[in-house]
Amino acid sequence: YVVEPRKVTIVGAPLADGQPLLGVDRGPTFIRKRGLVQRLERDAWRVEDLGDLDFERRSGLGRQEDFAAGAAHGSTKRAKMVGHANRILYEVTHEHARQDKLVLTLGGDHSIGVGSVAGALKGRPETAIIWVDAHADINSRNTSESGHLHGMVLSFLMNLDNSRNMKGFHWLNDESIPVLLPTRLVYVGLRDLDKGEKAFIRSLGIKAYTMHEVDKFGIGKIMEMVLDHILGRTDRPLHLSFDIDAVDPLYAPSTGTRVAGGLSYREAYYICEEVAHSGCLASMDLVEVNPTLTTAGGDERTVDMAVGLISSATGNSIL
Ligand code: B3U
Ligand code: MN
Ligand code: MN
Repeated sequence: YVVEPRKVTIVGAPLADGQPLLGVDRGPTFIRKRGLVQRLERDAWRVEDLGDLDFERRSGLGRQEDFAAGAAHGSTKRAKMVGHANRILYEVTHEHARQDKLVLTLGGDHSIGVGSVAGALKGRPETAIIWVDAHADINSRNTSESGHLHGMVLSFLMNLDNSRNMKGFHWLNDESIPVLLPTRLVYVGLRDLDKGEKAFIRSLGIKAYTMHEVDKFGIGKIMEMVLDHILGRTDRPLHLSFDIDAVDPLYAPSTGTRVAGGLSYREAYYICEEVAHSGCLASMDLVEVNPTLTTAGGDERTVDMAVGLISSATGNSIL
């Protein structure tokens, strides 16, 4: 599978409403400031940067005071806002996927994956997803213990527990948006799952390479198994959804839900290098970069990691 030779569309998705901490909405700004566009151009990409989408921006730092109250659907927080923002993102990502471009979405919290993946699936229905994350993000409104939408992304894409009937998300009930099949998803880096999430993964038979398997097999073998599982001998478009919290907090501390015991610096890069090597990358998210959270030194490390991972996934090789 090949996207139109070396054309990439960058879209900023400055959304913080899928979780309680402000600052993650500034992720795209920080990532651009550390030279993303220049890096891609240096690697011979023709870059079209659409800037940040306009999602009725909230600004400031710290915890969102009115988080629990804001247009919730039952215990799910900010459903209307998150659904609305994702609809906008979906339309844009679909339009560019349809034109055969590589679509790069900069978060924002991971709830933006609803729109970016829905757009990818509509534009390229054969798309398979590699979800790199400490978390499984597959809660439904029934299983979520937090009510945070960044932990529920895959339940919308797979329509688990009728998620698509949630306030704000009705637009997903459109036959031209394929429902994500369990066989088209593979996880890497998991280490913090809720009870209901484990049940979904087991009952749906989703392939999951947790940190346990990364330890057991090594990242080289893991990526062989990942690509074999979702590609086999076929060439289909790949969507890489990379949550920076998959990386060990030693290397990527500026993120909202840090979990110890994550991917090493090289393991994270290796995943991206292998995705590039497959030649099938068609769309990518880089999410949960919140440079406002950490003390001295933290910002740059995490943001530089984000830029570096994107650069590797889009084909910048060491030699
Ligand atoms: N599984 C928990 C925690 C979580 C998910 N994603 C992040 N944290 N970043 C939840 O809230 O659903
Ligand atoms: Mn995530
Ligand atoms: Mn996560």
